Amino acid sequence: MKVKDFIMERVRAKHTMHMTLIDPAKQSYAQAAEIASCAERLGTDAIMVGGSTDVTQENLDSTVLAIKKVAKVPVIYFPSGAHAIARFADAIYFMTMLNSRNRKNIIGEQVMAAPIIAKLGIETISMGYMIVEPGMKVGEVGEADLIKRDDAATAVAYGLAAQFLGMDIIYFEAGSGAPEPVTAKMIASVKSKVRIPMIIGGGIRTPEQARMVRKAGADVIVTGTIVENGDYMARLESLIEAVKG
Ligand code: 1GP
Repeated sequence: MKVKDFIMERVRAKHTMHMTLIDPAKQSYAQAAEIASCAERLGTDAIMVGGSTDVTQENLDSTVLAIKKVAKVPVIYFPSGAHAIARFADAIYFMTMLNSRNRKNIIGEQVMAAPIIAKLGIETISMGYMIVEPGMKVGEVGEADLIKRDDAATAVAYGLAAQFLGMDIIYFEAGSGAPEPVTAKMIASVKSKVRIPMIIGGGIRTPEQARMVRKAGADVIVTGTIVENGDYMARLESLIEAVKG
């Protein structure tokens, strides 16, 4: 089954999904595999691999291969540019940072990557990616024209634009390590007006926050930082439980 169909099936069945983000530059390959296998045991639905800086073809390939040896859930590449393409991943988010001020993040890197992806034959899932305040590192390197935390109308407008452009999915990102997630009001407003599935990520660390994001209407909840510091098992377990309701 294609990864996109797997996601759409869950979304249609109203099962909020959890995805674990692993940055290939932040741990050894063995540790990445350990995180993925632990997350899978605890019920994560997919592993996303990516990071805003320091991703190389080498650390990306080695991380994806190490994860694929131990995990059965899909491994999805979450790219930051065309400089590295995860040829061993099950799918790649073919994404555009719709609120970047820099054309290269909207369509430039994508034009460079497309022929390589076509040649490799990797499944693509098209995604409209929007950065919300505070945006953190990805907002900075992506040169994002940040959506204000209290500006739900602009978030809805971006979501509708992505839907009308024919994208599969939208992702509202507060930035990895953000002090707080995107607000419930913003998520609920988008949910009420936009029909394509919505991913929410950035700053989700506690079961309470995960519950808030799920109840507001997220279809997929992404966490990354929570698995970055050693002893994460109990924290991840209660967070995934909250995502699943
Ligand atoms: C980053 O949204 C993800 O793209 C994960 O954010 O690291 O804050 O969980 P955190």
